Amino acid sequence: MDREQAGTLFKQFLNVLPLGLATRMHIFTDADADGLPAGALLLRSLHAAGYLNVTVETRGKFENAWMPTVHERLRRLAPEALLIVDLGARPDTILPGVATLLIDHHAPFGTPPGATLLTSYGTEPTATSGLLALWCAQAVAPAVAADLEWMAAISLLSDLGDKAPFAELAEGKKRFGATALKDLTSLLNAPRRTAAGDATVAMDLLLRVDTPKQALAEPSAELASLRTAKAEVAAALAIACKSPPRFSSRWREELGADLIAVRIDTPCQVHPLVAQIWRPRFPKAVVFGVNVGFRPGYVHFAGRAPKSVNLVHFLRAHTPAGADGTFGGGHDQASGGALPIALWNSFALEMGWGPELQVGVKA
Ligand SMILES: [Mn+2]
Repeated sequence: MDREQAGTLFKQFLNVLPLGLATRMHIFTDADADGLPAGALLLRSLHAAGYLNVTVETRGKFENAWMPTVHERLRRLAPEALLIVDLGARPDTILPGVATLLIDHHAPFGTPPGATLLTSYGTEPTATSGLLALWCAQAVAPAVAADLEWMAAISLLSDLGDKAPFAELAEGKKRFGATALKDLTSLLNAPRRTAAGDATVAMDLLLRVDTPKQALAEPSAELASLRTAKAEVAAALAIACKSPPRFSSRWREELGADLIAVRIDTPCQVHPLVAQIWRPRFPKAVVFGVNVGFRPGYVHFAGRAPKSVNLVHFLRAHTPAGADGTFGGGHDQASGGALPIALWNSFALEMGWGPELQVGVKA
């Protein structure tokens, strides 16, 4: 998937919408600093291209695009077209009869019947959703896309880091300043990690401003709220980082790596950060942040693996019966899942972790 293919696929999707520019279109996107700029780029370029009935929303805490509660909410908006962005790809229908385009870069489970999947998965280097959205924007509103190219740079910084091998990142840093882009990325990523997990304010900011400098300019209600969110997450992470790592060598032969779990207990989504923080200490092992306090009744975990390990394959091969469709999603070296407590406990035993990873049911 390259720029040209993405643009062509996007235009094809738009061109067959029966109501054309009048189509009521809704964008449902991930709440991180990849999904946010992707959603903002799509909305702003579609508006510029004359599609005036376009709305955008970020997913809430625990939400994905395949939950009945989410479908109900989306249905009330009565969209005639849906863009599902940075939220993975699964074979199940989202809204029956509604033209659907998925824009994504995660390892797909399948494509909903009748939907179009625009994915960079399988292409190296793998473009982020924000970069795919920029390529789509360039195809329908090149002037707006040129002005907002920095949003794709933010998505690259957020998902792939400072060394992401895409010209759009180098270009973005040159035009808009590496520090401003980094600061903004970190602020945009904060709200979805808080206990409330609502990133609406981050999207509002991206819909309002035209440059990173403007986004960081005071006074700003959105910015104040992002700063508060960042402080909440930092405090939760500081506590989580005190938890010790627990080891299992049970799958060493199959995986070529040991499994390390760090158990934490916080309503904040810091388990992926905990895994990332411990990774350099154990570069040859798979490290999981295991959060028993994120969602009542559930254990959420996020793993980071060395290049030699395909964590998606491993987790999909060991998916417990009864797990939901998110288990083993993500990327080959960054995957995880969520399990009800009883299922987690048997999964943790199978992984070879000891009693420290067994979770009691809270009364
Ligand atoms: Mn992403």
